[in-house]
Amino acid sequence: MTTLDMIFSAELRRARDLGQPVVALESTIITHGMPYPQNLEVARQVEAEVRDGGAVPATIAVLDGRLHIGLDDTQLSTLAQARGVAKLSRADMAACIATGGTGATTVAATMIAAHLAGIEVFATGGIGGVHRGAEDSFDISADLMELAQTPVTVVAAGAKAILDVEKTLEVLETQGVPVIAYGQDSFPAFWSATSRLKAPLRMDDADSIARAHRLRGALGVPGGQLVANPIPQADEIPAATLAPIIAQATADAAAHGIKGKAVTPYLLQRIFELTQGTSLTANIALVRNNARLGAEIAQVLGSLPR
Ligand code: PSU
Ligand code: MN
Repeated sequence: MTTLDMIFSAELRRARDLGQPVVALESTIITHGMPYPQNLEVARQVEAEVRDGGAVPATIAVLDGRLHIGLDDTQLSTLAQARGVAKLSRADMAACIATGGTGATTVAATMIAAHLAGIEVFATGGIGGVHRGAEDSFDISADLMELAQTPVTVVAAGAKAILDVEKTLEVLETQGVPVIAYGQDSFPAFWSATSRLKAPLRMDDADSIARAHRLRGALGVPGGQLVANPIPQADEIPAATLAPIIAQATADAAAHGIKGKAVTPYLLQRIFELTQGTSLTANIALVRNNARLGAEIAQVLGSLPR
């Protein structure tokens, strides 16, 4: 029989023994979302935010064929510098484990692993969504369908303007995923705190988000929730500044024939270059902000009866 080994870090084992609140973190943002060494610094800062918020961080990845829940600093540092790491989603996580590979988990794969490990909240930067031109390419992230079936609340800063944000919201609605803007009506646009689109739902406190999470389960509705947490205003980049850069990056991707899994990492890297790195500063601020809210939600969940 083939069994799945989940390797919990020492910090996570202790957290589980003590019943402490835990926040899952993805690893694709480290390997495919930001350049080294900023990626490692950010990974450490995000973990620190979760700890400061009174919860325990669980960064998730597949290392040499084993599913890790929580990475120690050596593993985090090795992963941040590794080359040729696979980008894992629902389709390929099992294959990576079966073949002894190393892979970083996307939002979809992190949700699957978090749920297996009994973790209900996960904080990241942005989710994958419906790409511009999806009517031709059919490029729709598996993250959206994962939100519809795996009961994990995902805190993200909305969806990037590299995506077709309107179509992304439509697919989430079709899939029955609650999209909750935190503390405002507008659906946040990643580097910008607001967009011209209204979020379907709004909540102003972690309490309501945690209770809604549990009540979905009680209703027998599968799936999780998307919490769209706006970037702090001091750190935002106006949408108008970014629009031409995104257009350029998207055109470059098309000109180079970038397809499938390579699209999102290519666009992120290209926008980083075109903004001389300022997109990254905003990206870091919003991920840390999401980690803080994730910790708050995890604390409330920990205080609710199961
Ligand atoms: N959006 C970001 N940064 C990221 C990603 C998305 O702002 O690093 C990563 C996440 O891991 C997400 C994945 O799950 O890209 C989506 O990839 P795709 O579009 O290929 O589904
Ligand atoms: Mn895709």
